[in-house]
Amino acid sequence: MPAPAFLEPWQLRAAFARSLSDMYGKEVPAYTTLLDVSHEVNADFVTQHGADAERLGSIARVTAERHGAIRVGTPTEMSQVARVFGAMGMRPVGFYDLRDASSSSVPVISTAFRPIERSELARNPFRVFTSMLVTADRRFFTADLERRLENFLGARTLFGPDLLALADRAEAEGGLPEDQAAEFLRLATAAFELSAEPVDQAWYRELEAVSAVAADIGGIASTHINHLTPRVLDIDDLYARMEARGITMIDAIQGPPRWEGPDVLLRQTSFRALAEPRTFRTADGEIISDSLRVRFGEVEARGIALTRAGRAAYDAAVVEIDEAAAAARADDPGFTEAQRQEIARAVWQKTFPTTEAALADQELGWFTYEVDPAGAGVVRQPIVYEDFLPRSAAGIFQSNLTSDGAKDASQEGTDRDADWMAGALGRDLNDPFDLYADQVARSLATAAETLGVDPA
Ligand code: OOG
Ligand code: NI
Repeated sequence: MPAPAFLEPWQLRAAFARSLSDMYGKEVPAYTTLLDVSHEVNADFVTQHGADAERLGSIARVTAERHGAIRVGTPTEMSQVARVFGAMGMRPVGFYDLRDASSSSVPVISTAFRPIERSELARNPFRVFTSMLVTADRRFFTADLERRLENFLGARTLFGPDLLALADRAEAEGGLPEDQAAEFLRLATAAFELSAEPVDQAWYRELEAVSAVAADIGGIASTHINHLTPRVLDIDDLYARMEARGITMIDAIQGPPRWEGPDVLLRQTSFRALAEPRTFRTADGEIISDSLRVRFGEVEARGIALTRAGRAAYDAAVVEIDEAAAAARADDPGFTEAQRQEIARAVWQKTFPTTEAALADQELGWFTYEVDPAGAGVVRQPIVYEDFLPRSAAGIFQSNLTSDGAKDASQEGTDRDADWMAGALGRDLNDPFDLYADQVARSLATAAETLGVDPA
């Protein structure tokens, strides 16, 4: 009898990404349209650009590539999510505080679970932006509301014992036999399905008045995938094609502008998903049907990862664009998004060089170096950005909310940082810059070894 097949973490990750995508396509039909259009855009881009189209990832990787977003309520839930993703070889990377990322602030802190090894990213780069409610933040929640939220969150179970036991086994043993893998994938997918359980109307509305994100996280007894994002090779083309199909996108592409130089970091855009039917339990115990609009569609294009210096230049450019746009808007109430893009492009032209070689020479972007087997010396390859941007993330959250909520600016926020997040996770939190630097160092060491020279 043949030995039963065994699924390694990357195979669990790839299968989970597919299973979640199938589930989400049934729940949110506009997502399927987005996938169709993304495939068209990518196929056309490859036809037009040939081998160059694959400099930042093979077309096989990009076609399967997704990121998801989920939101949980407590450190316990966060540590459980870490176990489920740990089974799939996804590690927590980066700390994002979205409570004061510009004017659009939401009461959450976040990390991203993703593979960290180059070979693992190439096999399947599935990543999940994972946010956690900060109930202790007095700018959003009074002490009384915090206590009731904590009671509500403490009484629910998002991830059952069977799922967690399988996750722990997969992590300890480096995978699962086929039958257990199937069960793990079924339970993990179900944990992120939209629940049909009636929502307590008074509780949901009370939280919504403070923050729509707080209601989405703490107003219901389950969690759900909030969005699933495909990657495209030309996001401007995708934006135009979606609008042509009658799907209204948010008015801007977040992140760097379109310009003539190399694409860096991440550009993202989104559209509001349709209202989804949900049942509510009213204060008199009556069950009524209504709808909620909390989920949406998002798409992204990924560019070259920036070094700390490159990132500082990016952050300064974002501030400069904001200030210039605010001044222009004050002079002209008819100021448009197209005009803002013009300003952004001008700032970009004086901030970043227009060639990859200069980006590498000025140490603004990350690149690996490999010895060319044909003997033509050392070849430089850009490293793709695998992470997120706090400013864009807050913008994506905010642009899809029904209301701004009410924030008490007279109160102090609660300190949360990367160490706090690591404690909540019960795991090391990886620094994205360290991961990119490590990748470069390893490529240099290998190249030096091949050439028989001292890497220094
Ligand atoms: C997460 C928003 C952030 C991104 O791509 O920056 C995000 C959320 O809405 O839960 O997904
Ligand atoms: Ni997203």
